[in-house]
This record gives sequence, structure tokens and C-alpha cells, in this order.
Amino acid sequence: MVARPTHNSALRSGRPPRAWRLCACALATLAFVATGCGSDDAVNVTGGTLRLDVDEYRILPAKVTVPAGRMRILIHNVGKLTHNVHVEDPSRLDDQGNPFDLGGTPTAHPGTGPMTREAAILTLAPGTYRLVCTIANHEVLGQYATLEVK
Ligand SMILES: [Cu+2]
Repeated sequence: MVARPTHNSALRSGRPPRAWRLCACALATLAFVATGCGSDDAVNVTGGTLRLDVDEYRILPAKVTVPAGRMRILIHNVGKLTHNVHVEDPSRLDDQGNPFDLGGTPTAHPGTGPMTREAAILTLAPGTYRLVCTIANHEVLGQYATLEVK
């Protein structure tokens, strides 16, 4: 009788089955990719347009560096709810003690078509700003990003 390698014989040999090893390798690759993409490295944007994707509940990229001056902020809603992006200056407060809102895009709607993309034009001095979605409690749910102007 010829002994055929089986799932059980692989376990008895002390080596994990091939499928498990492949799975572990895939997980390690995924972990590497996830940490690579989620790092704190800011995305540098040159030129006059900052393009952002919005969904539930994120503004991506989450950290962006742009040159000072006139900037067009263009958002694309790739989510399922409505979103916008406003620029807040945390170093200044409004009448109610909230970070000063410098303005932002109109509401971008979900789905397909031009209503999923909205733009705002702002002139920004060097500093650190916060990008937020001002709809409902989206900011509290994590829909914010950091904008570094240099
Ligand atoms: Cu939102």
C-alpha cells in the first residue's frame, strides 16, 4: 500500500499544512500593506488642486501637505451618505468657541455623476489646519484630516 500525504500526516510531521502556510503568508502581506498605507507620512500636494476622497467616515488622504496660497479643494464622495469638507483653523475660535471655519465645499452626494464631486477655493496661510465633514456628527465619527500648509 502506498502512503499518500494527507492533511493529518502533515500535522503529524510537525509542519503546518500548505494551505495554512499560504494563509499565514497572505496575512503577513496584508499586515505589511495595511501598515504601509496607514502610516503617518503626509501626502505632499503640489499645484493648485487638492483632491480628496470622502466616505463613511473618512477624508483621504488623512494627512496632506500643500503650499501656501490659493488652493482648490476637490472632493469626490465615494461613500453612501452625503459629505463635505471644511477647513478649520484650530488657532482661532469663532463666537461660540469652536475652531474657526474658513469655508469648504458644498455637500457632495453619493452615487455617480457630477453631484459626487464638489469644490471649494480657499487662500491659506502657512499653518496647521483641520479638514472636517460638517454634516451631522461625521467629524465625531472620525471624518477629519490634517492639512499642513507650508
Ligand atoms: Cu460626512
